[in-house]
Amino acid sequence: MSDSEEEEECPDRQLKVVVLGDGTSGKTSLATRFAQEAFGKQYKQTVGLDFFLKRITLPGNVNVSLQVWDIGGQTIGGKMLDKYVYGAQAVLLVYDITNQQSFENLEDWYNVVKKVSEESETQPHVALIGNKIDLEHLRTVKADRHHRFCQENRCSSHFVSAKTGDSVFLCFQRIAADILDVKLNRAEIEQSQHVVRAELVKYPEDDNPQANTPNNQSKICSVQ
Ligand code: G3D
Ligand code: MG
Repeated sequence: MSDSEEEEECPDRQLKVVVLGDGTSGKTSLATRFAQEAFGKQYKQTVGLDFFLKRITLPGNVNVSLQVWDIGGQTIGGKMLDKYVYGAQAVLLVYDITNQQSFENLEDWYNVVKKVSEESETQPHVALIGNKIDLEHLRTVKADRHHRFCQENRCSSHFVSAKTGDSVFLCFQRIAADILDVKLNRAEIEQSQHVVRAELVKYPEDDNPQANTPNNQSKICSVQ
């Protein structure tokens, strides 16, 4: 029997969150903004997989560790995609509100999710994320279409800006609360808006069959 009661009394709930969507829709920026409260100035195409960990506290002192999986340069037909999506409690379908094509392609991204969830018999929370709302003046995807997609596919609806940070924390918070069945009221949402320090977890290269990751990049890691 373990004696270290103090440390292992109340383990965090762990949620695997997979971020999907076209290249340049802002997946890496979103994950980085959420986990590190930072926005990278330089664009670099993600290769392999970045894995972010962030702990948040929901009302009722529910501690949640979010494992945010940024799928990097994986395309819809990518070999590893099914494995990334497998076991996810949440899937974020990210598009760029100024890029019509990134929205159109979500259908295909979503089909991957449906296929995997049929096989695994688990139904992740699916969230539609319209990113880059700081570029509202350049919007080409009408909000109507966004809402229709949510209704038709029973997704939760979010508009964010990874660049300014607008609604980013709120988006993850709402998703985690929904999965864990925690009710958020307005005051609680506002109160928990402030950012907790984040940690970028980098895993050593080992078992990514794609083996296309440069030396110092993080890699796919098996957590379950
Ligand atoms: P990806 O991971 O989906 O491929 P990135 O996308 O996060 O790498 O972002 C792609 C480009 O979009 C980057 O621009 C990034 O700075 C920009 N971007 C991401 N989120 C936002 C946002 O909310 N608002 C604005 N205005 N730009 C955003 P660059 O120019 O560096 O290629
Ligand atoms: Mg990326």
